[in-house]
Amino acid sequence: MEFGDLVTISPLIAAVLTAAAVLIVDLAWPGRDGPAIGTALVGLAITAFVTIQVGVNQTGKYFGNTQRSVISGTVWNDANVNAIIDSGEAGLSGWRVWIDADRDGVLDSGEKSVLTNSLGNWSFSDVVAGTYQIRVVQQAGWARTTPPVGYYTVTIASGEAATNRRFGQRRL
Ligand SMILES: [Ca+2]
Ligand SMILES: [Ca+2]
Repeated sequence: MEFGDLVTISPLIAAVLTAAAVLIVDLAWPGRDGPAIGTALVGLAITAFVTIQVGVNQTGKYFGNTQRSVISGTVWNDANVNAIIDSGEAGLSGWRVWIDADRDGVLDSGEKSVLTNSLGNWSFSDVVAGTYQIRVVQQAGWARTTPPVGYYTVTIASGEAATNRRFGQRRL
């Protein structure tokens, strides 16, 4: 299998899930209450036929009664370039923030993304416990002021909220 391949697997070959894989289509999960599409499958006991996409993130392991977690933050105009949200510095709407599942710095097909709202706020409200790399799509005419490395690495437990991940931008 190669990156991006869609593959239907059965319990008989569940060992394949030691490789990175993410659920794309829930074909026959018992009771249809299996993990959500997009769930990383590594560590999951497979009990039915499912379709997976190969090569997508190994984090965010799913377990039966896992509660969803929240990761949120802001993209804002850091006008004075000090990496702090100061009085009078406004949020930036319409910026795309994404979970870089394969950590390659590229927004790939199948990676979850959201747009900031009118206040510059963004939120992923349906993630499972795991470690995630959060990035923002850089727009023309702007440069990042924070975070210094360009992304946040967030490790989150079941049902937790990781907030205030702030992406600072300045006009060029
Ligand atoms: Ca500032
Ligand atoms: Ca990526």
